Formats: sequence, C-alpha cells, structure tokens
Amino acid sequence: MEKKRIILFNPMPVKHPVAILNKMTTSLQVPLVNVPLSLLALGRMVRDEFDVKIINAVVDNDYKKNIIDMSKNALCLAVSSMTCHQITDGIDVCKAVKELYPQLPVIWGGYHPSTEPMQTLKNPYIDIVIRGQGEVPFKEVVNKLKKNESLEGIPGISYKEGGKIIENKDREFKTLDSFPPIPYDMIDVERHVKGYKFAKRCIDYYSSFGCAAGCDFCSEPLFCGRHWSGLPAETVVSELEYIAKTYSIDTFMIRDSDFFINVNRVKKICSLLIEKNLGFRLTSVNGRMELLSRMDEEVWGLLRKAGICEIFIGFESGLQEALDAMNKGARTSQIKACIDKCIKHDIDIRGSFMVGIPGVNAKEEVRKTFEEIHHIISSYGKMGKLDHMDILLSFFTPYPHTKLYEASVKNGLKPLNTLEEWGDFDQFDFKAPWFSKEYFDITREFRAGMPMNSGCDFREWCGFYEGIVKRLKSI
Ligand code: B12
Ligand code: SF4
Repeated sequence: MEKKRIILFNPMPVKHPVAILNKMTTSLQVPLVNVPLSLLALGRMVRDEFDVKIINAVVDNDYKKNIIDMSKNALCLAVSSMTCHQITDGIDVCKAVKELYPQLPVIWGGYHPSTEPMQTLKNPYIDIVIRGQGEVPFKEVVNKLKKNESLEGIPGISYKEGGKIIENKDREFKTLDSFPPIPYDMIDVERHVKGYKFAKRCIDYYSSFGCAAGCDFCSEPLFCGRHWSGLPAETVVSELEYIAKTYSIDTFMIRDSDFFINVNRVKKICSLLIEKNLGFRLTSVNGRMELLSRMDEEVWGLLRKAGICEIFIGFESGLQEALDAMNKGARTSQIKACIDKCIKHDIDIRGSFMVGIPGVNAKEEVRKTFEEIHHIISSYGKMGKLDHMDILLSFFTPYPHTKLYEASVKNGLKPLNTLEEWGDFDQFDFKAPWFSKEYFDITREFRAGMPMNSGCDFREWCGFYEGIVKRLKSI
C-alpha cells in the first residue's frame, strides 16, 4: 500500500537573512544554516510508516512552491516555530496551502505554539498544536489522522473541533534515550554543513533536551517544565563518531540548552572522546555560569583534551540586580570565574549579554554590563587572542507567558494578542518603552564598536571604550 505523505516544514527564522560576520574570526556569528533537528526528531518516529518530506526554508529557495506541490493528497503539513519571523513565514505558507487544500490538517509545534497554543489556534490556517516534546504525540496524531479518527484524549495537544478549541491535558516528559537516533540521512547533509571559526565541516547535534533552570525571561521552563534529559555518554560518543565518519565532519555545534548539568556524564563523554581520539571538536557548547564556575578543575582539564574548544554561556548582565530580576540564580562574580577557567584551559568563549530588563536601573545596567564585556575583551586582548572570544549583546525581548513578559506589560509594553503580532515582533533591536533612547543608541554603538564587529585592535578598542564610558556618564 502506498505510504501517506507527511510534510515537515522549518520556516525562515529571519525576515532578511543577514550574515553577521565576526571580523576577528571571519566566520559568521550566528550561522543561519542549521540542521532542522526539530523536524528530524519528529521524522524518526514516523519514517517507517509514512512518506516523510522535510523542507528547511533556510536551504531551499523554492520552499513555498515545493510545499504547495507536495500538499496534494498529503496527510498533513507540520510546521515548527520559535517566537520570531518563523511565525510570519509559516502562516504565509499555510495560508497558500489551505487556500488550495482547505481539508489538509495543519499542525504546529515548537517553542512558540507550545507556550501560546490558544492564540496559535485562533489563526484560521492552523488546526492542531502539539505542545512541548513532540515525538510521541506527533506519532499518535498522524496515526489518528490516517485512520480519520478523533484526537480526543491525546495528551499534550490542543486542537479545533466543531468550531471550538479543545485543550487536552499535558503529556509526561520522556527521556531522550527512549527515541531512535536523529536520522541525518533524511536530509541532504551537504547543504547543512557549515564553516564556523576553525571548522570547515561543522554540523549541528544535540545530546540533551530541556533545562532544569528557571530563568524568568526564557521560554524553556514553560516549555519543558524544568525537565532535562541527556543521552548516555556512550550513546553520545558513538553517535558523534558515526556522524563524523559518515559525513566527514570536523566539528559539532552542540545545541543543548545545558550540556554541563550532569557532571558525571560530561566526565564520561570527555573520557571516551579522549580514549577514542576521534579528532573532531565540539563548539558552542552551552553551559550555565553558576555550574561552570564551580565545576571541578579535574573536569575542566578534560574538556579541551576531549575536543571541546568553545563554550557558550548566557552571562546576561553585569548588574546583579538584573540577574536577580531574571531569576538567573547566578552572581556577576561568576562571569570572571568562568572567563578565567576558559583562558586557563585554552577554551574559546562565546558569551551573551542583554540590556533592557524591565524594572531595573537602566544606567547602572548598561554601565555594569559594558564593564563586564570590557573586562572579557581586555582579558583576551592583552593576550593577543581576540579571535578566541565572541560577545553577543542584545536587547531584552519578552517571550509569551514568561514572568518578564508580565513585568514588561506592567512597564508599558503593549500586549501581543495575536499570532501575527508575535510574528512581527522585532527580536533583534526590540525597543522597550522603559529603556530610553539614549541607552538604546549607546548600546548599539558599543556593540558595533566591539572588536568582533568593528575589526579594531585592542588598543583602538580601549580608546573607544573610554569615550563610551565618558558619554554614558553624561546621560
Ligand atoms: C538551533 C537553534 C536556533 C537556530 C535555528 C533553529 C531552527 N529551527 O531553524 C537559529 C540559530 C537560527 C536560532 C535562532 C533564534 N532562536 Co533559537 N535555538 C536553537 C536551539 C539552540 C536548538 C533548537 C533545536 O534544534 N533543538 C533540538 C530539537 C530536537 O528540539 P526542539 O526544536 O525543541 O524540537 C522539539 C519540540 O520543540 C517539538 N517541536 C519542534 N517543532 C515542532 C513542530 C511540530 C509540527 C511538532 C509536532 C513538534 C515540534 O518536538 C521536537 C522534538 O521533541 C534552541 C535551544 C534548545 N536547546 O532547544 C534555541 C531556541 C529555540 N531559540 C530561541 C530563540 C528565542 C531564538 C531567536 C528567536 C532569538 C534569538 N535572539 O536568538 C532566534 C531567531 C532569530 C534569529 N536570530 O535567527 C529560544 C526559543 C524561545 C521561543 N519562545 O521561541 C530557544 C529555546 C533558546 C532559549 N532558551 O531561549 N535558534
Ligand atoms: S539556563 Fe538558559 S535555557 Fe535554561 S532557563 Fe535559563 S536561559 Fe533558559
């Protein structure tokens, strides 16, 4: 019997694909080409019984037309979306498909629909939302659709029926080892291999899912209920080995939210990688500063030997009051502690900061955050190693139903009442009403002047920084 077709779609995350070059490393700061891990996680559950087509807008110029062509006689169209331009692009494609095939069920999942299911379903082109971890509910939903049966009682989903929106109960969090491996063979891997800093053939991978922390600006706690699950160390290493050998990969960009939470697992992964000496590296490995700053020297000593050459830390702010307002559970002193450890163990740093947290003193927030960034730049600049660090400085952006979204509304943010409004929301330079223009402008100027963005050397940077500090005092 012919298999029914399922279309899995990853829309464009940005309106205008811009390549932000790191002038120190001449690689892109945020590579847009990413393996659609979300879609592969779903695809692995249904590939045996269905004809699964994966469309990633980022690597397919004709994605809209291709989806429309595939939609005839398809079982469903399933769309993944974060809170960003993916919403707008996703709606655009679903509208075009629904105009031709109004009966085709459209399913949405991922961070945005999971945290805003009711609003998402108010959109006329969306029929079903799968909340949170998608693997099992997606499989159950498509099997029901295939048999033309009701979706009643499937945990973890919300859907429309008879003009009403029905919200089923939540689903339990599943551990990652209960699923088959991520099936890279379902995509054209060559189109997803990217350059990144030292890497010529870098690809995305994740070894754990979820996060146990509870930062009040982040969608993760709402999305996964502070659960975390990691693949066993042996599985991680054998998967990395297989992918590296099959696709000649020299570097893995690790997409976990918190790689380091289980120190024993980290130790074991590192020991196995060292023992096997596989020759690839791990980059952009995400960790929390409060955990990293107190991680044993013994574990730090293993990281670089195992090939971990860059750690990505959300430092967020140089102002303690701001860290507390976001419930970060960290101290500003831990920023320096992490930088010292990275320098000592020859690991590159990729740190992210933001300003514009509602309810804190903006002048102090900006001043202290600039100061921390200057400290990091100086630490690397003095060693002549500016190409071993990267700083992402952004403006705080509220996400649905987070505590800081509520605080933002209290501080003057106009509530976002529709899916379309969230799609139009600017994640790059969100101009919060409580954050005055002077601070906004000086932050943009500071950001543009950082060595990785301007290409300046350390001496020039110090002169520039002095000027910024003087100007900040006068605001
Ligand atoms: C890779 C990544 C990206 C990639 C693109 C990914 C893509 N889809 O194209 C890039 C770098 C482009 C990116 C961009 C952004 N990102 Co991002 N990103 C990630 C990251 C690190 C990994 C995502 C991933 O692949 N995970 C592995 C897969 C398997 O998990 P998953 O995506 O959650 O999928 C599961 C479920 O969500 C669900 N599911 C997902 N899609 C679908 C679809 C259907 C139909 C169904 C049924 C289920 C389902 O099932 C899957 C299996 O369980 C996550 C953090 C994290 N660790 O998850 C942040 C994360 C998703 N990003 C986030 C954000 C905010 C952004 C930005 C919007 C903002 C920013 N300033 O970074 C930008 C977008 C604008 C821009 N600058 O490009 C937030 C999302 C918050 C939110 N409310 O949307 C996250 C959670 C980081 C965080 N903690 O804040 N991101
Ligand atoms: S540690 Fe990172 S992923 Fe986890 S809740 Fe905080 S910001 Fe989100």
